[in-house]
Amino acid sequence: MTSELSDALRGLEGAVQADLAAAADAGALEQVRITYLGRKGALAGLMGRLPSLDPAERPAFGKVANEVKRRLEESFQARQDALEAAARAAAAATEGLDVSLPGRPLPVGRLHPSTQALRRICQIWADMGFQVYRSRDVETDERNFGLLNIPLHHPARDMWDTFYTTAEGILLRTHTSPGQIHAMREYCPQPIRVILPGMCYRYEQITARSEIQFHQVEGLAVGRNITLTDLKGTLINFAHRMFGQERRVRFRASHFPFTEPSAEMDVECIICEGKGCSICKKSGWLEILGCGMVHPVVLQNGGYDPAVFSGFAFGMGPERITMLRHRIEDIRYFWANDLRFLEQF
Ligand code: 2NL
Repeated sequence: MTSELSDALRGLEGAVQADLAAAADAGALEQVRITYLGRKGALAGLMGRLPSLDPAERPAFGKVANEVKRRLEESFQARQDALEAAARAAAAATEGLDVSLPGRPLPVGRLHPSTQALRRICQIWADMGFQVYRSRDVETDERNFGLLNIPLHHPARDMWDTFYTTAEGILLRTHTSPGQIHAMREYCPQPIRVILPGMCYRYEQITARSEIQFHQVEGLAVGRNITLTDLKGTLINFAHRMFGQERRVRFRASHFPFTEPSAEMDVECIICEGKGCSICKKSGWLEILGCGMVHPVVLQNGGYDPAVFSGFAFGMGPERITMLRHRIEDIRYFWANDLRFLEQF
């Protein structure tokens, strides 16, 4: 083997070892690899001179060159491992895991304000022995109107107030009352106490005050000897649990086709506590629900003999109650799916 080439190999080995020792990071190390060990590096250059040697010298040179190459690659790998270990140690020292740090808060979902109101209302009634009764949204004209003593000429039955389907006599319920017919017919002649939460639909102009869909919670108690006193006592108890034990309550005479007599219940304004404000329109009172003694015709339609049974019923709108409580000025926010609204509750 020529001494010139073997000197070059030895010189190369020395230079690589020195540069490896001096390489302080991954970038410098990569530079060493490219300069000496890469496809166009110094080692490849020396080995490329093999064909120019005397054929007799080639095997010896090839052998030495390969040994040098292997040693250099080992040295390179060792230096790379050492640098990585040092980097890990440095990171562990400076970026150490502090298990006492509070965790990052995860975004937590929440219930829709209407769902919150529905659950609160149903919980109060459940505590008073009322069973939650769920019923269909798609109803018959008969159960939505006819059996509830709503006559054919009643304005609610107009094409422009009710969503009728293309199927004759099938519509989207305009109130949860048809569910009460289902409940009465299912349980008669046993006494019942049921509470019916659910979505209702009305074909109306959408404005800040009226939506085409909204929730209703209706309740019904049917049994022997149920009187107007039971209605008043039970509803006052509900109002106290819902709006506060100290709050005053009043009843005003009203009219519904399915109750007789009928009334509306007001509570002392929950914003100004009766002093008079813009929410209660200076009256000091907020209308919370409608109620009454179940009309004998409706009892009969439910399967109960009105000579033996009596009952009271009521209906309220959770969106309306939520609007009053939180001073929400536009009912359209409820179904607009705007997180800026929803995340406030
Ligand atoms: C309101 C008024 C009310 C009823 C609903 C009812 C149902 C049957 C029989 C008798 Cl099956 N009554 N429901 C009674 C009075 C009032 O709702 O303003 N709701 C938002």
